[in-house]
Amino acid sequence: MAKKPAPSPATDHALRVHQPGEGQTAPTDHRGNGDELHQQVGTNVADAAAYLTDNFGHRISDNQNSLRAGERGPTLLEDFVLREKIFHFDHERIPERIVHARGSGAHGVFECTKAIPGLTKASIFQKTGDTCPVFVRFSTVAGGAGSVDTPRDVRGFAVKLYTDSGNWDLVGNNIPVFFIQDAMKFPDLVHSVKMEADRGYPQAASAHDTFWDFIGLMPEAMHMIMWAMSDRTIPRSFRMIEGFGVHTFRFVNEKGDGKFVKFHWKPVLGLQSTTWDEAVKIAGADPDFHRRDLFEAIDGGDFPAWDLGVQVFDEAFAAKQPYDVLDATKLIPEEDIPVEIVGRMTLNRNVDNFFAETEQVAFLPSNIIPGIDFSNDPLLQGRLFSYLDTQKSRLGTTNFHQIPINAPKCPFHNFQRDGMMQTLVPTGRANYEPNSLAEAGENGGPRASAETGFTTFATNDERNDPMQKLRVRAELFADHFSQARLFYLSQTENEQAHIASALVFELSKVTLDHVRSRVVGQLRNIDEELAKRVAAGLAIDLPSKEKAARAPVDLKPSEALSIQKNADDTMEGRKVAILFAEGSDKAAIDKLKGDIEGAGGTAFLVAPKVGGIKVKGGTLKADGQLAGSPSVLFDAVASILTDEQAKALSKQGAAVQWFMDAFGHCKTIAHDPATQILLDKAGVEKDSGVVAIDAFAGVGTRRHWAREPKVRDLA
Ligand code: HDE
Repeated sequence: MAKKPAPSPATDHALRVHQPGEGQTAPTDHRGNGDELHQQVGTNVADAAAYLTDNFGHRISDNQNSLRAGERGPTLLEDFVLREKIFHFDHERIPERIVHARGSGAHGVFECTKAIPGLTKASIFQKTGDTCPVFVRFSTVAGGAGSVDTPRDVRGFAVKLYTDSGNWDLVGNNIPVFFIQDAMKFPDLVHSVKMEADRGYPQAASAHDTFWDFIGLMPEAMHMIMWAMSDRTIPRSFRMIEGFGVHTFRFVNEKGDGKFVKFHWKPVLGLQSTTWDEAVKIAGADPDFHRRDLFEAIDGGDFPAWDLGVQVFDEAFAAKQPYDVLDATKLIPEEDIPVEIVGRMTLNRNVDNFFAETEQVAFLPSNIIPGIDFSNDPLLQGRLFSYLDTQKSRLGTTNFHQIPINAPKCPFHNFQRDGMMQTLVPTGRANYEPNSLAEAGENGGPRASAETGFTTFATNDERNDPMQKLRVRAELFADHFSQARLFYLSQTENEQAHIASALVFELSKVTLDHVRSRVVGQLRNIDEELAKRVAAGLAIDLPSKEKAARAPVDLKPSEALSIQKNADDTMEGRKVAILFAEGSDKAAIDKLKGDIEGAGGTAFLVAPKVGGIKVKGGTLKADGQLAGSPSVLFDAVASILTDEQAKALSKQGAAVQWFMDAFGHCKTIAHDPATQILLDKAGVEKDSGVVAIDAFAGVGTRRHWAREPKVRDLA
């Protein structure tokens, strides 16, 4: 027998640390009431006294040894502690950013130092002294996440301002212009600068063939190249770089007046760069030079700060310049439009967890707030698509906004639901809008606000913008009823009855009275008779007519809109069941089958039993057993029986129901005289669709709608 293994020192240690009663306070038990549980959600922060658990809250007794079959045996599959731990570890990495993969982030605060309500209604610029939290991520562009901090490269300067009117992401660089003018060229630019496709190098360096090949063929890049080859791309510290929004944006004030604006971040410590030789040596001496510099400065209370400046100008100025203000390869000289300082950003807190915050932060140039708007800069317009798209790929879910670093710090409510990694638990039925659930005392959810909601500035370039950006529908879109009426009036009487009955059925399931009435009130705009029929079917008073945005006009009914008027009187593609039983006449069955198949249909033999059944003239196998082949599966039914079998079947529910349903569903029933007893039992009355076997070919599989009022009450 194997000896009981002695605990390893590590196990011993782990046990001792987590054993209450050894001079420690007992850990908080997380399995309290529901409220406590909710508070625990999302907090994987273990204080020293907490028990170690797996991700589902199970306490772990040994975090050092996997579960083995015997002391020296193989590891067991049932070791859920080991499997969860390794499973989670295996998936710790997420795709790195395709550009700007290496970055460093920090928290801070933005303060408005000069209110500019005349220029913008953006909440953060309304009152001097107002503040909001920010998160900034500085980055290099070309290198991978593990590359060095000091290559010659543009630096990303991405700021997320958590304002009280939502997140505003100013995702800029430390250079005021860009390589290309149109988003269409971005993948080419990035491919050319990244490691060459065949050899996988150089890493984090633009000094190679493909980059310069591309640049040589892209004269629009030359301005940026001047900046990129200047000392701007070898900065001394993130704390000593400028930041630029690059694109021209829009300021919009309360009155709706718009001005163009460019954003600048000016470092309080001033600009400083290294020499190239220094940068190269630093890469070897301390690959984390900038990351360390930022972290240590903040850690030591030496908080870096930047002033936010704006260059504001109008169309008249823009029209007079020898360059286009929508062209991201151009800047506006500060001598022409001075930079006015309106705020200060101070970075005062390092991240607690690099992955959770710096790696998972998702910047979106499309995150703007009322008072700020986009321009038609084609580079910016492309970015508005790209960043949202990239986050789905990096963070894996449309719910990336729920990750704490990305979530706004003001409330957010909408009707978006579900999706991978949903962490919110919305309550109630209102997951759509418009709704009138509030009229029934339920929570109807949030509503759009024309006054306070974001509105797009209509014309972003009066010179070249014949199209206004509007959230409107063209006038004729307001006619909601003319074609609904056309459709209804184009149906046969029977089809109209189906529509009325379907509405009665659906609305009878509705428990909210006001919802029912409103729908019937809408029907009055389509056809008064229809509304009356539905109201009568529901036994409610005819409600008042709902207001129509535009009165319907009478259109000429169209035959093409009716199913019944277009039903093809053919057997092709249709399926006919032939019921037979012991003793049935095989010759008659064969003949009928032949007729059906000759006309392009399928004959399906149904009998009480499926194996070989003795019939007159041989043995016959059925394709389906009667109870398992109800008549609803076929377009028409036929039956060839003996008197004796018909009598026996008339006592069987499945057989009676077979005919009852076929009749009720207005199908052709072709039968021999023996079947009459079954038909009588099923309440099948003679009509143009209930015919003798030899008349079947002439009648076929069309439905006999004239029968319908006899079998059910339609609205
Ligand atoms: Fe970016 N850029 N970009 N970019 N960019 C990304 O988004 C893109 C451009 C900038 O710290 C990606 O989340 C396109 C200009 C920064 O997380 C991606 C175009 C400027 C960062 C993307 C541009 C920038 C990014 C990669 C051409 C300066 C890092 C990961 C239309 C104004 C943000 C991600 C951070 C990151 C696309 C051009 C700055 C792929 C398509 C111009 C600072 O979505």
